Order: sequence, then C-alpha cells, then structure tokens
Amino acid sequence: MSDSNLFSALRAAFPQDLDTAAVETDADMVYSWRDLDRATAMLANLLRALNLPEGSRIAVQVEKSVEAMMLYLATLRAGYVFLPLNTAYQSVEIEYFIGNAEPAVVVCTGKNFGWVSKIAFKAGTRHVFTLDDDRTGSLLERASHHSDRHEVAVKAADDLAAIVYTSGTTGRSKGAMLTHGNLLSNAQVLKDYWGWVSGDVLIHALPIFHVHGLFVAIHGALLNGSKMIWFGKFDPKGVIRRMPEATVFMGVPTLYVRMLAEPGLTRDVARHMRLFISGSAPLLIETFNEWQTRTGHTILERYGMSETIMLTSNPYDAKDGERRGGTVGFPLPGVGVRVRGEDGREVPTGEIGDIQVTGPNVFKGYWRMPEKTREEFTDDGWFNTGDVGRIDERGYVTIVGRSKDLIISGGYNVYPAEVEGYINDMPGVAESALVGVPHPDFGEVGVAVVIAKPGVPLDGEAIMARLKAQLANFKIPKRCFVVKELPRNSMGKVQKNLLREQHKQLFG
Ligand code: MCA
Ligand code: AMP
Repeated sequence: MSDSNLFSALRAAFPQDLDTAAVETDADMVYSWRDLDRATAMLANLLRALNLPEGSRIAVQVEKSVEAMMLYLATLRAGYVFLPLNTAYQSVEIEYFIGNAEPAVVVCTGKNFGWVSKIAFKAGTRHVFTLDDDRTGSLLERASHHSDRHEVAVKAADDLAAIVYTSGTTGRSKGAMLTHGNLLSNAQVLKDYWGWVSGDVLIHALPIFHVHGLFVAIHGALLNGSKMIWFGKFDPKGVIRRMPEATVFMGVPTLYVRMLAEPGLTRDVARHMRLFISGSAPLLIETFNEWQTRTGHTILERYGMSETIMLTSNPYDAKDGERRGGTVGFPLPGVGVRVRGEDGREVPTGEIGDIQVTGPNVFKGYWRMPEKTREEFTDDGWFNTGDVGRIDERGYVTIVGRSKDLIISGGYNVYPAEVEGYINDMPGVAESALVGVPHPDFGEVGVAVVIAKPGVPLDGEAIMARLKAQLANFKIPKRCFVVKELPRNSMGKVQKNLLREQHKQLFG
C-alpha cells in the first residue's frame, strides 16, 4: 500500500535546513524543524509502545501549546486518530465525548487530572497522561525515554486521522470522522488557492481544538514549510506588534473586530502582510470595509465546516475576481456546491435554498451514528450542510442563514437544543427557548427566554449561574429572561424569529 499518511506529506515539506525556526512563541521560545521532527518521533514512539489497537482514538483536552500541536502530529505519525476537545468543556460534556469515542488514551491538563481520569478510567480508557502549557506533565516525561527516530505509520487515504465533535441539532454531539485523504486534499488545494509562497510566515492565534486553528492554519503553514508566530491566547496588541514579521493571518470575525479597536492597527504595521483570512462565522460587511480602510488589505472570507473542512473561498488572485465582502467566494477546486429548493430540485441561479456539497474533503460519516450519517446525505451522495444560501451568476456563494438551529458566537457553535435541555431540567422550569441575537464583539450571542411552572418564582441570573456550573462558558446565554409565555404559531411551535426580533437591540 502506498503511504497517504498526512504526516508524511507535512514532513516532506519541512525545509532542507532543519535548524531554522519552525515556530516562535509569544513567550519567546523558538522551535526548529528538527525539534518538531524529533519530538513528534518521541511522542509517536511512546504511543506505539502502548500497543494500542489500530484506529485507537487519542482524546486531548489541553491548553494551547506547541507541544499540544506536536501531540497532534505525533498521533498522525503513529497512525492513530486524534480527538481534540475544547478546553471550556466541563465534566458532563467530557463524560459524553469519552463515553462516545472510547479513546484508548486521554491527555488532559495537570489541574484536571483528578476528574478527567476518573471519567476516562470509568469508560475503559487505559492511559491518561497530563500535558501543561509550560512543557510539564507525564506525557512529555514518558516520551523523553523514547527514541527520537520513528518510521511514519503507513496509512491509506481512507483511514481515519481525526474525529471532530460537532454539536447536533437534537443536542447530542456527533463525531465527524475525517480521513488522511480529506485533510491532505484540502490542505493541498488551499496551499495553491491562497498562493502560499516561500518566505511566508503565519501568525497563529486561534485555538487548536477546532478545524480552523488545528487544520486550516497548521496544515497551511507546515505544508509550505513556513514558520509560525504562535500565540497561546489571542492578544490583539501582540498580533499587531508581530505583523511586520509575518505575511498571513487567519481569524474568526471577532479577532478582526478586536484588532480594529486597537489604535496601533495601521497601514504601516500591516504593510508586510500578504493575506488576511476570515472564517467560521459571518464577517460583517462593516468589518470588511473598515479593515480595508484601516490597513489597505481586503480580507479574504472563506466558508467551511467540521464535516468538510474548507468548501469555498474568495479568490486570492485578482485575475480570478475580486474578494467580495458578504460572500464566501467560489467553490474550491474539486469541491462541488449546489443549492436545492424545498422540492429537492436545483434552484435557478441567484435563488435561495439549501447548500449541498461534495468532494474529496467531505468526511466519512459520524462516528457510530450510521443513521445520522444517512440523514445528512442526499440519495446521490451530496452532504447537506444545513446552511442556506445562493450562488450568483458569477459563481459567488453567499450564505444567508441556516436551516439548522445554531448560534455561532465568537466562532464557537452553540446548539440551542443542548442549552434548552439543561434549562428545562432545572426545578421550576416549564419551558425555554434560546435564540441568537447580534453582538458587537462575538457577532452573535445566546439569549434565553424561560417560562416558570405555575406559582414557582424563577430568576434569570440564578439560571445562568446554574448553567455555568454545567456547561462550557461560551454556551452560557449572555442574558436570561423569565416570561409568562412564548410566542407560538398555530401549530403551537415556538416562533424563535419573533424572539430574535424582540431582543435584537439588547447589545446595541
Ligand atoms: C469567550 N467567551 C465567549 C466566547 N469566548 N462568549 C461567547 N462566545 C465566545 N466565543 C466568554 C467566556 O464565556 C467568558 O465569560 C469571557 O468571554 C472571557 O472568556 P475568555 O476565554 O477569556 O475569552 P477570550 O479569550 O476573549 O475569547 C474570545 C475569543 C475566543 C478569542 C474570540 O472565543 C476564540 O478564540 N474564538 C475562536 C473560536 C474558533 O477558533 N472557532 C473555529 C471553529 P465569563 O467571564 O462570563 O465566564 S472551526 C469552524 O467553525 C469551521 C470549520 C470553520 O469554518 O472554520
Ligand atoms: P462547525 O462545523 O462547528 O465548524 O461550524 C460550521 C458552520 O460555521 C457552517 O455550517 C456555517 O454555518 C458556519 N460558517 C463557517 N464559515 C462561515 C462563513 N465564512 N460565513 C458564515 N458562516 C460560516
């Protein structure tokens, strides 16, 4: 079998001189390409020494660090399946992911070892390691005893490389199974489409537990042998300060909004930059325009999903067209995008419908959910994105909404059904509805509207406090109102559009 391991392709793109800098961190640490090669070998040897069954999942919930990225690369290198988890997830959420994915190895922070290991051992996980963002923990300690030479595990393009959990409309998260072929084909297409060149330097300021920071950004830099300037946490002033040394930046719209609030963001400071890319949530046209005025750069907006990695992109090269604010550009080479109406037929050009996609980037299915997988694919094998949009006569795709009930807040997805479930389980609650309303920083945030059981006094603040003890912080509604009734249609269904309309001015 020929090797389609994504790691092999990334490794082959390392520069000739392995002693040059591959990553420079905001804490002034420098990692060479040789460091990446050796550390991923040691970690891969540690994983192999555990004698895990083929296809084992390595679940990781740690703070962002270069070592955490190396663990991802080592997992690929050893041929196992990487399962990244948002650091905001709390015990009930982690219990679900570990119970569902049954990872052979769990890596967590030292601080969380007590409760995470308890959950993991209960679920049958045999190995729990710790990894902290100051290069301490049992994982690195154990890896240090292993050889720094390792033969990359041979993988087929169809073999699993990662499982990325994405919330479901019913409230239960689904693990999107991504293969080596999905990830590599997408990374190669983006390398060409975004015109990566020798000498490019990427500012990496996104979390590495979701597709944007983990795949799009890291693969982009590595596949081009490009250095990364690495921020453990997004810091607008710090990013602006490093722009004169960099050429490429990737962010969710909130990052652009926060940098625009900095007087230090000028044309001069951004002069060396080649490309600013935005995605994961809609970029407001105001942000797009203001960025152009302030920096002289036109943000390139693209669109993707955990299930598909990147789908469409505004053009990089002016000969292919202009970057149009408010649109997500053209289908990437090799990706099919079509818009279907309620009757399942293709709509005329420019008309709105459900966005369906196909291509080598489209995932293999949801982990252990064949029914769900079948539901999301059409009879002719296209994946239903749950996004609603149109394609104009020039081929630009515009997303106008979502058929899935989803709130995207600062680039993180919040599924109302999940949050409503927790609120409904609280004593004294009869019913609740969570809606997304505009927010100047996060783009959109959740607002909860709750009805109490007859005669029970309820307090919105107390509901939010209780939720905070259970769920990841970004899922907590920013406001919670207790009301007498919810607006309903003639079928008795809550009219969320009316609630959205009612609260749309809450945050100015
Ligand atoms: C933090 N908070 C939030 C969010 N982040 N509230 C709503 N939405 C959020 N996204 C709240 C916390 O609950 C907390 O509230 C307070 O803000 C401070 O938390 P902290 O963690 O310190 O916030 P921060 O560091 O300022 O984080 C904001 C952020 C972060 C940098 C914008 O959310 C972020 O990195 N977002 C990027 C997400 C991303 O990478 N998405 C890509 C998904 P309290 O104080 O009340 O507790 S991949 C994807 O979507 C697809 C495939 C694609 O197309 O890319
Ligand atoms: P997830 O699978 O959790 O990463 O979220 C994917 C969803 O994010 C997509 O289905 C879209 O609804 C949304 N999304 C990603 N990029 C964009 C964009 N540029 N504009 C609007 N929505 C986007």
